[in-house]
Amino acid sequence: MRKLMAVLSAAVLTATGFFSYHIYSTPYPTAPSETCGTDFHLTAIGPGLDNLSLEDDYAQYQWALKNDGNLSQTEQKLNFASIDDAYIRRGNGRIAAIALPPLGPSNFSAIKTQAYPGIDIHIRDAWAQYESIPNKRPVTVALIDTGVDISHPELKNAIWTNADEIPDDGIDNDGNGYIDDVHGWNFLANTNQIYVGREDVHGTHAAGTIGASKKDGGIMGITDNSYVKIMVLKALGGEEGSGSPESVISAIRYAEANGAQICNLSFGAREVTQEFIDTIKNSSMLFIVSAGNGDIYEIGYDIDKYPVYPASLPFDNVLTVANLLFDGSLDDSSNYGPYSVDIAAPGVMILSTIPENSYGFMSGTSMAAPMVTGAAAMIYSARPDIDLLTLKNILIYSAHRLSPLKGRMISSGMLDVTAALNWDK
Ligand SMILES: [Ca+2]
Ligand SMILES: [Ca+2]
Ligand SMILES: [Ca+2]
Repeated sequence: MRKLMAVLSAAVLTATGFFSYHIYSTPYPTAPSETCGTDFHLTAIGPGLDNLSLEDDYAQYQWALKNDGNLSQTEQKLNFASIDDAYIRRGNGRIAAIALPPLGPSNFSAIKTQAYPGIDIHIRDAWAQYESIPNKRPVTVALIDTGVDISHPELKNAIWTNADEIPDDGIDNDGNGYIDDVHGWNFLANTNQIYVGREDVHGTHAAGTIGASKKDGGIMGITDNSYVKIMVLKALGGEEGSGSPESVISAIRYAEANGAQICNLSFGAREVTQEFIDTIKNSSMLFIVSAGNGDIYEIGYDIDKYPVYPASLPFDNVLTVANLLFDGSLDDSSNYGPYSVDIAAPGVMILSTIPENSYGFMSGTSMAAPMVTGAAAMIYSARPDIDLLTLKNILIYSAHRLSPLKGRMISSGMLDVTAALNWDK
């Protein structure tokens, strides 16, 4: 087996484990550290606004679906130059200790980013149209990620069921090689247990973005989950949310063999095996992939020059997604690439489902990719006339072009679900 070795620059890559995949997300809210931090403020939220949904009370926080310009982010950045003299040198010229003077307001500069109305995925008109479309087709989305808490009330109707498998009888009824695989499979433990606990927050969050139920409280998922179902394939886990190429390859093969058409991959690695590359290339599925969250300083870089996988794979069935901030620019942490990245979607402070009937904000390209996956599944369901390659092209062509995105990705734009739904072939 031949390994594909990426050209690497130590300065721009995170220290991921050899041959393991890592998820791309940062949980919010995080407590600001002593030296720098990020605060989010929601202002002017309340009754009287034109709410996304009166029945889903948290929907007002889902700026990705409807951005009224009410969100702002204030970053406190430390002015390092002002404390250069703080090193205390003792004995033999060695640094025995580093002490910092008390930090005052002059040590920080505040950078405020204000949301811009209309920077969202333009979903509401698409929802209205979707409801009136006859002959919608069912779509199965493979979510290869951590596990998913499928007992979350928002997700109960959104999860794929293997109709040919009888649960809990210890028999592989459909003969697909997996015993009692009713809603998916755990490729780490090789069991049918697709939720193991808190380590499955990442996948549960993605599942909510794609398919949370509407008009039942909480948030709103992008798809109508009576047509779009999520196949849960746990290939990542542990504290760092990592997994092996072998687990992911097995999950891809399972997804395809069991009828999934669209596959979300919100993770990446610096190196992959040739078998992994060939598995993606030869798959019938459309892969929607997160571009990655930058270097160790969380500064995004060009993945054309410094590839990460699978985001940088140049195949027709790979659609790579960058992380859009609510002002219409890329988030600083988002990777980009004029050829490797296709489209941007909201990925900062995204509210979705997390385990144990809860909700949480998370940020990263890991949150941006499921936005596009949900949209892709919805459009594929609404337009039985198109194939997956056409679907990918429609998403790119119909993107809402924004000047800060020019030269950083193929579409120069953010996901526009209504435009995509109505785009000519
Ligand atoms: Ca089976
Ligand atoms: Ca069975
Ligand atoms: Ca809901």
